[in-house]
Amino acid sequence: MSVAMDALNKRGFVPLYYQIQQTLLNRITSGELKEGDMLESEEELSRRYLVSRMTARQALQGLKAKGYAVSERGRGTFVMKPKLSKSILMLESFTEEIRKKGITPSSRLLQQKVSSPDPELAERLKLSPGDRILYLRRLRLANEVPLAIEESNIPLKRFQGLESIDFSTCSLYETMHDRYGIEFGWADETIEAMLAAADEAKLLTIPNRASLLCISRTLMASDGSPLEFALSRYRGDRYRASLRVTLSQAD
Ligand code: 16G
Repeated sequence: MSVAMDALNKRGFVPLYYQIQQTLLNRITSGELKEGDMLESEEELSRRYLVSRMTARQALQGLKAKGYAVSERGRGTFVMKPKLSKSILMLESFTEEIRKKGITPSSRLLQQKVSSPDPELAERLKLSPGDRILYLRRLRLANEVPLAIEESNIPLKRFQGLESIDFSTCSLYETMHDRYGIEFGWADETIEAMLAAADEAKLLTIPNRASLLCISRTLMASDGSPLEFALSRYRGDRYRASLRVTLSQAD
């Protein structure tokens, strides 16, 4: 790296720690530093920029506070991308949601099979005895990084032939809408925290028992009939839920 790029303006009003922080941030957002890359230590930064260790520490702390870095004890400080905000009041598909953020979504199909629902699922999806469902389990990725594991249960009586579609490449909601002419209505959801089981942790490339943000969704068509019961388990280190809360209308 050139000396000029590393030089700080020591006479101006912008604090030195902030200048270092912004330099590092630019290197992260430009892609020069990638997620998982090790950042220079306090000591290295203080030598490079000729500042105190305290100033270097403040710069690293600023990056951590913004969600762009994480320290691992005994190993160092690493680049991290800030969590993706999931707007939980929007009824949208994983594909749409990720594309809107300018990222490329993809899926790895873990399981796709036709089966009989258990009584609880049959009730949720308002199924009659003998009705079958399509069970889909997919690893959902954004720019090739695993983000979530999603299990969907879809009534086949409403979607004949759905089982022969390749959901490693197709969007479920796009298929429902474009191919089956479904108009979406609303979804009932619950959100809860969970710990990743060993197989989930492996798929999501996170430590065992790391935290997950879990959303269960019952999706309804505009005529009120159930279309899907799904469980989405998002990586807690990459996802946060966001919503706008308004005052209740007093009548
Ligand atoms: C969203 C839905 C999930 C649905 C998926 C379809 C939530 C909590 N869940 O992730 O239920 O199966 O989208 O995505 O939003 P696709 O159309 O990209 O296959």
